[in-house]
Amino acid sequence: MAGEPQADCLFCKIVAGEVPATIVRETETTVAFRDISPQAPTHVLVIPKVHYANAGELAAAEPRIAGEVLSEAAAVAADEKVDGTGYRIIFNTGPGAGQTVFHAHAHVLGGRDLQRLV
Ligand code: IU
Repeated sequence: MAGEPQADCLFCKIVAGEVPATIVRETETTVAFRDISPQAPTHVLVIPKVHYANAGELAAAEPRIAGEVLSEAAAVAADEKVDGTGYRIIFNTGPGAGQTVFHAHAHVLGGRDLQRLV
C-alpha cells in the first residue's frame, strides 16, 4: 500500500535500521544520511520515513512530509556550514532524470563549486 514500507527497498531498510547508514539528522518523519558515493564534500540524502517512489508522489500524498524533507535539507546545509556559500537540493524524479533508488529522496550537495544546470 502507498506509504507502507517495501520489503525490497534499500531506503526503507535504512529507515528500519536493517542496512547501516551514517545518519546525520533524524525527525519523526525523515532521516538524513551521507550518500555512499559522495559527489561533493557535502552529499547528504534526506528521505521521508514513509515509502513513495519519488518526490512527486510524496508531495501529492503527503505534502506536509514533503515540506519537512525540504526543511531538513536546509537544516543539513546549515549543519554542514555550506549555507553561506551555497548548496543544491536535487530530487531526481524518474529513470530519465537519473533516479536509481525509487524511494523519494533529496540530495543536498555543497562544499565545492556547483555548475549551473538550468
Ligand atoms: P538517485 O537520485 O536515485 O540516483 O540517488 C540514489 C543515491 O543513493 C545515489 O547517490 C547513491 O550513491 C545513493 N546510495 C546510497 O547512499 N547508499 C546505497 O546503499 C545505495 C545508493 I545502492
